[in-house]
Amino acid sequence: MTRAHFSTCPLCEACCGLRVETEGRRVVSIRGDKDDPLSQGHVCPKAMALQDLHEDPDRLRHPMRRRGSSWEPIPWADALDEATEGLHRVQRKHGRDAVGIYLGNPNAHNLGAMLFGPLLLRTLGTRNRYSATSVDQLPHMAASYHMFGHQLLFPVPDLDRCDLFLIVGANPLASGGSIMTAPGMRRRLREIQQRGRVVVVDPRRTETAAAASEHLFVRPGTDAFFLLALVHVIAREGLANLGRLEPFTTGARALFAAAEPFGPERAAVVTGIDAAVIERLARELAMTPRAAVYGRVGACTQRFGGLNAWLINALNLITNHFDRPGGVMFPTPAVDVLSAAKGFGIGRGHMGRWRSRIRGLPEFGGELPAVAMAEEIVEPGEGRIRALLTQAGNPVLSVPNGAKLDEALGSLEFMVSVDFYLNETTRHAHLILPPVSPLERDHYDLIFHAVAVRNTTKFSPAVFPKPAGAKHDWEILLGLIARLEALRHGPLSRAALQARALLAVGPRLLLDAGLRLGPYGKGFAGFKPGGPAGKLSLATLLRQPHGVDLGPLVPAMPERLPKEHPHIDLAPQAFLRDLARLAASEDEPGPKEHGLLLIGRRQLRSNNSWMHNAPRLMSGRERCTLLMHPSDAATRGIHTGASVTITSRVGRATVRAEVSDEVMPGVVSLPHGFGHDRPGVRLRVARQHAGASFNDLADPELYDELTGTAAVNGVPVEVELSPSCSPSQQRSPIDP
Ligand SMILES: Nc1nc2c(c(=O)[nH]1)N[C@H]1C(S)=C(S)[C@@H](COP(=O)(O)OP(=O)(O)OC[C@H]3O[C@@H](n4cnc5c(=O)[nH]c(N)nc54)[C@H](O)[C@@H]3O)O[C@H]1N2
Ligand SMILES: Nc1nc2c(c(=O)[nH]1)N[C@H]1C(S)=C(S)[C@@H](COP(=O)(O)OP(=O)(O)OC[C@H]3O[C@@H](n4cnc5c(=O)[nH]c(N)nc54)[C@H](O)[C@@H]3O)O[C@H]1N2
Ligand code: SF4
Ligand SMILES: [Mo]
Repeated sequence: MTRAHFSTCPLCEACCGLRVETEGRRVVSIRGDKDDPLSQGHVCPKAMALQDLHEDPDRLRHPMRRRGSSWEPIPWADALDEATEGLHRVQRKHGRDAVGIYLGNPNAHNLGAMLFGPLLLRTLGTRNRYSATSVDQLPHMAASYHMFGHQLLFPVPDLDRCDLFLIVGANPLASGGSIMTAPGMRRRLREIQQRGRVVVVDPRRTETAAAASEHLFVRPGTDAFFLLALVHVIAREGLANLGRLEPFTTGARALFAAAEPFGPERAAVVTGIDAAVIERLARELAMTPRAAVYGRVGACTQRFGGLNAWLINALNLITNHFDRPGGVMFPTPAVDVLSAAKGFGIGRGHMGRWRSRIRGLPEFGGELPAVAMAEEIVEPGEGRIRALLTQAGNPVLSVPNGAKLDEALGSLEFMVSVDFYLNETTRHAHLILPPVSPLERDHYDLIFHAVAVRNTTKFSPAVFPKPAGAKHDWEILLGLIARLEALRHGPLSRAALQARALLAVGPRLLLDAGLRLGPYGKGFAGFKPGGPAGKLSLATLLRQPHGVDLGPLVPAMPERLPKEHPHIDLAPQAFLRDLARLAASEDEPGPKEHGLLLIGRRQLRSNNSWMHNAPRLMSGRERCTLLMHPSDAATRGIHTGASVTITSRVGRATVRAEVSDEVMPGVVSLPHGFGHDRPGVRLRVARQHAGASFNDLADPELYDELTGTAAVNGVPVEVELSPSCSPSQQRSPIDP
């Protein structure tokens, strides 16, 4: 008999509602849930691939122990014991920092990992903490920390009421949107265009740019000049208006003074965007009552990511588009993430309290930049990483100089991976601890409700019960914590017993508490938005399987500012200081001298590095190709389909070329997350479409010095026709 379940897709930030039909333990179909108040039936092809993931014979179902290059399944108790003993041994011998940890992106989509991950970090007590954050949204967090006083206060475009939407370095039609949960992006962008305009600034004419009202090619890494010029024009023409926020906003004069030397003519030379166009856009932005500037990965993961994140916020503030309908706003999620984070010891943030051992890169919020990870493993000395725990991450494919990291992982004394694939990273682990499949766990979007374009809330119980003997991520994490505390302080110590008690509590009870204490819950006394206040609990949500609509975003300032930082700072010192570095970049060799600049390319049928084993996503044409402008191709004798070798300072990769004026001259584009042909990887489908890894080319010396974010966009490379042999045979790291 078939049964319908209502669920939520955990793959990207769009958080689409799903209707999953099952028969016994089998998936019959996966479709969009048209009654989901946020996604209204929208899904993309990746949702269907959840079935492939669920049924994937390569997905690990038992803990695995490595013996040399072979693997054997072992019982959970042994696996958890051995994992903790290994980590404990290294910490006892070499100190807490000798165990490193890397947390990957899927953690953000995993309720249990979100709730209990912070406890593991606290238990390990290592300063060698890394995550995908520093190859992603770190600049937004740094800007939020400095400007609003909290690293997690993210302004989100109020998409459905906005009339002018300026997108800088994001491709929501392929990515589904990021720090902007808005399923059904094509419809939402089309509706903006019916009301007004969508303008895209991107070195590539992306899917989003092609559908927009206007697309401006920008030279990779130069956006800060463009954004400063917008501020410059707005200030010069007296168009600035802080509106209602003026009484608690500081630094406007310092911001305008900082932008003064960066006018549109100067920006035009560097960015390639016409000065007149910049002036027109500045006026349009200031004079359109409902407008928003938005930037994402292309604006973040480049050398001036911090400046961009700051300037984007600043532009929304000085044009009176901040915390106002149709501008950027702060969602009011049902679980107040800021209070919840505080409960888990995650505070407002801090920066530069300590630095990485080798290069002295600053920590942010307790994390060190991922560009430092390989050297922290390889370079000898006190504080070196000798053991590593990875949790839902594949840094070999997602962090610059992945080839070096790959080699470094092979030199570790001990490594444990919590992951359900034997992939490029986990192949180095001594133990792999696999959690259940996404369809076998409860789902609640703690993070993404807090960055959604509309306030909604939804709890999705697991579609399938957990198989006998399987474990959730949170059970694995708490199992490790309990054992570590037992080894350190004895099995009856308070810390060990506490961890065991939490195993009995689990995520549901904590979520229920979060909902009851949140702005729509029974026990809530503070700021009340519209919507069904005083009603929400887990029980309410269980009765509403499609989710609950809590209404449009409502103004939240100044109430949402932390009391330790009761104002908005338009001109934080750290950012002002970084402008000297920006100015100096003008004197660097131009594109003519340094060849080509490599940028990334997210694709609809791909999800970072880890859905390439889903047959239904991998069918069709080859996707790990290098896009190149016809003029650059012609001078190199390159044609579509030719095998080309890309060389950067740190590495080399061979793929097929795709010649197209979709990219601007001087720019080439390659998707990341490929390179599945390394020995020992157990991904049979992915291996047939191995491609090459972008991050074998990305250079760990290229990063945003302000925030430590990796600059995986704008990597100088050269491209040449490769001698004809199979692409996979040609990838090899080279010495700088
Ligand atoms: N060149 C370049 N590099 C980039 C980017 C880019 O644009 N260009 N983008 C960056 C960005 S934005 C990000 S977020 C990072 C992503 O970087 P990572 O998070 O390091 O990489 P993913 O590819 O997301 O790998 C996720 C891993 O988690 C496992 N996994 C999936 N679901 C679960 C789960 O529920 N539990 C557990 N335990 N494991 C699970 C998968 O098998 C896989 O091994 O990459 C960054 N790297
Ligand atoms: N299908 C799919 N969806 C995804 C993911 C995925 O891998 N596949 N990953 C998810 C994750 S982890 C994230 S963080 C989000 C990311 O979501 P987005 O940020 O929307 O995704 P990207 O495609 O990386 O968009 C970055 C854009 O910046 C452009 N760009 C590169 N360099 C520059 C530059 O110097 N300046 C400017 N202005 N633009 C530049 C690129 O051409 C690209 O179009 O997507 C999420 N959704
Ligand atoms: S857009 Fe994102 S959340 Fe929606 S179905 Fe696709 S992968 Fe899942
Ligand atoms: Mo990301």
